[in-house]
Amino acid sequence: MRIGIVCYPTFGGSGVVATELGMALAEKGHIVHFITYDRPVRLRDHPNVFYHEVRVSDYPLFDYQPYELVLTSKLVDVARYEGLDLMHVHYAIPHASAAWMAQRILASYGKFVPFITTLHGTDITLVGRDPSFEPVITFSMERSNAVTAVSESLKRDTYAHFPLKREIRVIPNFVCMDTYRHSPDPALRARYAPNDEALLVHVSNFRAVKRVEDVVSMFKLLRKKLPARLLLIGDGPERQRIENLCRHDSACESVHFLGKMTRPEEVVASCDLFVLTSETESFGLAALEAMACGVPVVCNKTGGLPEVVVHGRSGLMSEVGDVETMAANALTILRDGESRARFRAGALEQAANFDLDKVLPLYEALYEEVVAEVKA
Ligand code: GMT
Repeated sequence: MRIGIVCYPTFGGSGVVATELGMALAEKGHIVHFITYDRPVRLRDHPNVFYHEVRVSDYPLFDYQPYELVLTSKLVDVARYEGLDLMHVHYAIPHASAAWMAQRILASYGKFVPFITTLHGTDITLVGRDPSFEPVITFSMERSNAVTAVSESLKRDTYAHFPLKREIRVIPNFVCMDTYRHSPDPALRARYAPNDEALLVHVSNFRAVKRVEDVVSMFKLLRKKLPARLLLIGDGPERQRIENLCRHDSACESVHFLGKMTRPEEVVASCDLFVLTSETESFGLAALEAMACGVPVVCNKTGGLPEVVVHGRSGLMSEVGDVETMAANALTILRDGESRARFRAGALEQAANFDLDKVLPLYEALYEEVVAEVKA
């Protein structure tokens, strides 16, 4: 099949999922065209993968560059000249409406190309709820040839926030278990935990929804009971504020800000516990990737996280903002070798339920269905 994928090329989970999906499809022999404004960070060279850059010219009349229109034109161009069978857009805004416009334009050339919209979370739970987007999102979801959501929780949220009548199919996010390992790097551990302290890690884009300050607060509570160090990976709007807070707190001497990394899992695999304090997460791909490295998770009982993390087996959950319980949960997991080993095994076992081999066929089956429907 010839598939066009549209996504955000940055460090966010939706871009990671879209890119890994495209790479896996290419590996199975499909031809995959990525259409994005920059090269996706996880994109690797492959003979079946092609990258088309969406370039918006800087015309002085435009205070706001019409990105969606340029994306639409690029979709039309790639679909016509590369013979796309299907467009798969990740993140509703503005990709779903661009795909719908492209579909209409392609129809005027006598070519019908179906499109699938995959909802990832903030396109529905945060940005998407802004009334200035609502009619466009509702319309383009209704007109998609299929809509998927990455968790049951996100599916429920979508029906709660949008007057949708159509079916939404849940296809969860995935990890390729073959590429993740529990492989603590002794040099890395010696650098960040020289006295064999427990090593905690958080990975995010440091947006307000992640509540990174709670990571630091729970860590400070835990350190009163257990020698520990904390690695913070990623960057974003909240980083400077959190870093400033830490600079004025001697308890934060064992907190290390590592910034953006292209392969954070290489560091995560050397850690003992992954901490996720988000207000909400439609899925929590970072938590799944940590579990695939054999690293258990403490997180909040919110959004799709209870579908990903099994409380008591692959991690422990608490209520949003309850950093005391989260610190106590961290201590329960880290208190001795037996507990650490049990949760590590639970993390690996749970992550395997989301292995690429289980999830990829769900997308391929959907593609076949959608293409067959339009041919019928
Ligand atoms: O979490 C973010 O800020 C990034 C965002 C994105 O769109 O890239 O992540 C969302 O999609 C991921 C992939 O499906 C999910 O794993 C994240 O849980 C979801 N984020 C939120 O719901 C806050």
